[in-house]
Amino acid sequence: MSTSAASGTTAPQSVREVDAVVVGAGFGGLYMVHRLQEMGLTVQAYEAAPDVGGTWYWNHYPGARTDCEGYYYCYSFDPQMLQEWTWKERYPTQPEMQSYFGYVADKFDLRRHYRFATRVETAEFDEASGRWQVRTDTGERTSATYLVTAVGILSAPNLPDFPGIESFEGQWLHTAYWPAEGVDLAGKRVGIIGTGSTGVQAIPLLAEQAEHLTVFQRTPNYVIPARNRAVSQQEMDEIKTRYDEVWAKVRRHWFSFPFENANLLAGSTDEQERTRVYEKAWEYGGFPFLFSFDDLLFDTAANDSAAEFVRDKIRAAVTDPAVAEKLTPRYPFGAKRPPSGSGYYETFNREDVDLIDVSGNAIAEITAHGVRLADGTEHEVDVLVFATGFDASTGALTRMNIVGRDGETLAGKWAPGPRTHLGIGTHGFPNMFMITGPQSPFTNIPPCAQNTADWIADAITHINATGGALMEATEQAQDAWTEQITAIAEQTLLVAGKDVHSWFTGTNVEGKAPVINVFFGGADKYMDICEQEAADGYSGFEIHTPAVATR
Ligand code: NA7
Repeated sequence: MSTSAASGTTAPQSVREVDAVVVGAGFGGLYMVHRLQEMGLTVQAYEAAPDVGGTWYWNHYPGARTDCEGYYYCYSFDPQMLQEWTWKERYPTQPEMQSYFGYVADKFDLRRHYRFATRVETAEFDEASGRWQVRTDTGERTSATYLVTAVGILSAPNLPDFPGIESFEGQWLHTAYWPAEGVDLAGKRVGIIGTGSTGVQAIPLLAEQAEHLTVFQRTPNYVIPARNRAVSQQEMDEIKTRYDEVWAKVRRHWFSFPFENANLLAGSTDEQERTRVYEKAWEYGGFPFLFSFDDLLFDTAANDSAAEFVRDKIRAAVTDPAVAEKLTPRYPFGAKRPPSGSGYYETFNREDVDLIDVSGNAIAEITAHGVRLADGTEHEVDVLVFATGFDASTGALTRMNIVGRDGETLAGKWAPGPRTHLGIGTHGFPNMFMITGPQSPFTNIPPCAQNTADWIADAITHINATGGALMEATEQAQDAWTEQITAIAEQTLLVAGKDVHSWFTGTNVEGKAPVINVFFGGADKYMDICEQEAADGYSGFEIHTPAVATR
């Protein structure tokens, strides 16, 4: 079906008319394209990378792998696919993720809808035709009824504006743009700025590869051991027998993991039993530690007990007490997304690794030969790695020039912080739908992205069925959602301590509005709300008829 004919637009020859433009070839984009093609719509999809994979295409840095286990960090929509695909490691590496995306794209013949190595430069809503006019950096122009962005939460790299970077005579790289062929670090003095999830994965491997590693840390993290290992065929066969149960649990979980609630509060558990529970989760590794008790993210005393347990582990792992002290976080556990690591703390026992605390002695400039701190000390390096994270949630959207009704830019509208309804639509931008948009939950991403793409597919079907043309979040709905997500977040410890730089609140990027960017009410509740919204006839959206649409 092509709605372009219905709109009666006559476009210049060079403009391709389609039903939908989809931006991105990660989890959200690929599945959206699959759904739209199944619905018989014409789709033009764009991806800045040369191939599918989204964030997993770009992140080639040493140690890049998921923090979620493979068997639930994947699509669930196709039972055959679940039986065919076998995960090799508990936490798949970047190459394993890349192969998975290639397998999915081949299986559903999705690449034919994409232009790769093509970046959307402008997407402008044309009020006269009620269509999105999209232009790419290759000069391609497409006109579409629907614009679906699936550009990722953590995809727009953040490179702090350190003075002097242009004078650096060595090689510098951001982890998100690590060359696929790797970087030869043998015999090199390497510096790394950043100890978030990326730094935590990269640091042990950089230490092994380089002659010397200097780690510049501003805020320490609570690093949980990942306990990565190979997945045996027997284990995978067993998982394949219970995928229905896995996805049912995922649907009920706050962060879309196939875990049950602990049904236990740290606050009402004695210390001995609490320690036993923490030890067990610590030995198991990964995210379950975060869910050892149901009150860790809500109750300060409960949170303190988990935080103190991890602090003890840091002191036990790091031989030099002064170094251990620098590595020990003081803010609430979870207020920054806790990374999973492999040998992270032990790396700081190496003779060839230095930890430089830049919290009270900031990086003042990059010099020709290294990094100079505010107190004038200089650390010489041959290679400088920026593991400085992302302009998360909004960055990939606001860096694209998206222009809605009345010439309003998305970047301008969201300068004081994003306002959306459900993280899917925003007022003034009709027929633009976002997958993993700002103000949606941050969870185990694939199930949530898949769920939102399904919701969007249903909404498009609804628009067509009602004879409408344009669907647009109402101002009231987006204001109410913004108020709601802020109120919910403030009931948790996830945003505790506003001085903690965190991409949850935009405070990791200098100059960015400090607002809540994430729905922390639980992915399960979020999906309920989205389902209810659809059942209520999309009450937070206005559906314009074609006459109004072309006013
Ligand atoms: P993060 O978690 O945002 O970490 C970025 C790191 O870079 C963090 O340690 C920052 O310190 C540090 N940083 C940023 N700017 C500076 C400056 N100006 N000076 C010193 N240090 C700085 O990004 P990641 O890539 O590690 O992980 C992002 C997500 O990807 C993660 O949440 C997972 O979901 C996967 P700070 O803590 O701000 O003091």
